[in-house]
Amino acid sequence: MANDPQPAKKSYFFGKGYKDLWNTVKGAWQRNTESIDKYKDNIASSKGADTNVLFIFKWILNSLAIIAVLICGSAITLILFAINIAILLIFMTVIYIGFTVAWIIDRVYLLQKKIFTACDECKGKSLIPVYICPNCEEKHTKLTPGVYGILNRTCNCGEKVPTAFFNGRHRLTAICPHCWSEGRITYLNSRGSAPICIPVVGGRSVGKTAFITAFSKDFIEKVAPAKSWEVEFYNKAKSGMFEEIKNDYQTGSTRMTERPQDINKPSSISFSFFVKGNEFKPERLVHIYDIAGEVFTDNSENEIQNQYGYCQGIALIIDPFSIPSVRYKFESELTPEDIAGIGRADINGIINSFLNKLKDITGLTDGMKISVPLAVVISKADSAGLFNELGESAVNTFMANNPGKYNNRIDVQDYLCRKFLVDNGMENFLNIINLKFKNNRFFVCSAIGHTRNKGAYQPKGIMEPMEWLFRNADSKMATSWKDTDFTKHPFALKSIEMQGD
Ligand SMILES: Nc1nc2c(ncn2[C@@H]2O[C@H](COP(=O)(O)OP(=O)(O)O)[C@@H](O)[C@H]2O)c(=O)[nH]1
Ligand SMILES: [Mg+2]
Ligand SMILES: [Zn+2]
Ligand SMILES: [Zn+2]
Repeated sequence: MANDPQPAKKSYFFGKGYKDLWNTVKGAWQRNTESIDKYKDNIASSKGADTNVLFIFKWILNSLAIIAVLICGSAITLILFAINIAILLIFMTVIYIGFTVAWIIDRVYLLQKKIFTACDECKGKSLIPVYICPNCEEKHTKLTPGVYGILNRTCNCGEKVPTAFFNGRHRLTAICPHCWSEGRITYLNSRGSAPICIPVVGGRSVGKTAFITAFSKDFIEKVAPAKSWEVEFYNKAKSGMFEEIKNDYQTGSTRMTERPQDINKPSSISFSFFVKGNEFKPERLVHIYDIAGEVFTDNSENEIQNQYGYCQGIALIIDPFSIPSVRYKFESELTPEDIAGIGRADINGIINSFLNKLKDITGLTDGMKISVPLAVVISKADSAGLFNELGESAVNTFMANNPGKYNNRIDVQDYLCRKFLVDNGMENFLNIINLKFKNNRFFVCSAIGHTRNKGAYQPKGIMEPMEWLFRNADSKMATSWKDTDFTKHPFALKSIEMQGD
């Protein structure tokens, strides 16, 4: 607990108290030696000056006095020392218990409410970021209850700063400790929120940015208002991003996800916003991560993608037309723009490189399953009428032909997607997903709803995977976001037979 030297005044009983104790003891001894010296002087001045009898008398008298000082003085010093140290130890113990209790309450609160900070630059996670003194801007690296104070500490500048969550610490300006240790200042505006982190991953041009664009716009402008949730952007940069998102949504385009050449810039970019509502205490901070596909597949990220270690859900987007047999079957029905936009990266290659990344970051071993929910989303289903095979009408047909087999539409869709992949030679991919991800579900979507640049987005099937991920990520989301009927036992899906229906 708080052992690093901090730019603050230590509690009296842990710092100056001991100096004072030492001074008291030293002072008492000094007085004793002074008295002894005085008696010695008496003897010395008597020698030669007084008669022999008087000298012997004074010698005895002063020697007795010296012995008395040695005995009584030591005793008094010892008693003084004992009382002093007892008082110090009592207060020290009381304060120690005090800050330990406060420290535990603070920690338990943070962990129980799932409060932490996720830096949008370096992707580093921290429970207690570096807090900045509002008066002198000094950086407090371990602002927790401790020897510098239980509920507050006094900064070297004299400013009182809170040391615990329940005392308002989260309202101080905070910076990322990881960035700071590398000499950068990244402000964290998390304000004691509970983050919901969802990376959207996949190869190049599979439709990740389109997916995020459709989700963000519809979530912020449709889903949240319908549920009386208030949305606030994390910072100015993110609110600027939303302007771009709205513009792309309006025109039906997608931005090229920047692949920064500057190695100091992050390779994955989060779109981050708070969700506030009566049920969310503390407020939620949604981070949706977009990454340039080629960086993702080549493992050439500038920063370690630590969010894979603490995220609560992952959306893996796959472009069905990157599967050779699908492309072969449907190419004649695709528009030139759609053909130009096909993601070329091999899906098996992508999942393998993703698993290697997860291994590096989370220390996952070969036999281990990943417990983070994975939504596999087949994108661009508007193209070549893929929705006819996987969309609403296909679900209706399936349910009519197989009464009682599944009791909700989303399970049927999951089944149809898996079957589609197996039928198109992707069994290996499906096996890897089932083997590695304990909780996985398949979805189909079209983010733009049509070929790009042909009018505003008309998203289909975007919200279901995100709703599923959010509900898995957050127990309050699970109870207040209920637009889709998901099966209560997602694990049952693993037993879906792939042959014959
Ligand atoms: N028809 C259709 N094309 C899409 C859709 N989403 C993405 N695309 C196409 O795929 C290309 C790449 O999309 P983008 O979101 O930038 O992919 P990213 O590289 O994964 O971020 C776009 O230029 C579009 O041509 C969709 O929902 N429907
Ligand atoms: Mg992109
Ligand atoms: Zn200060
Ligand atoms: Zn950082």
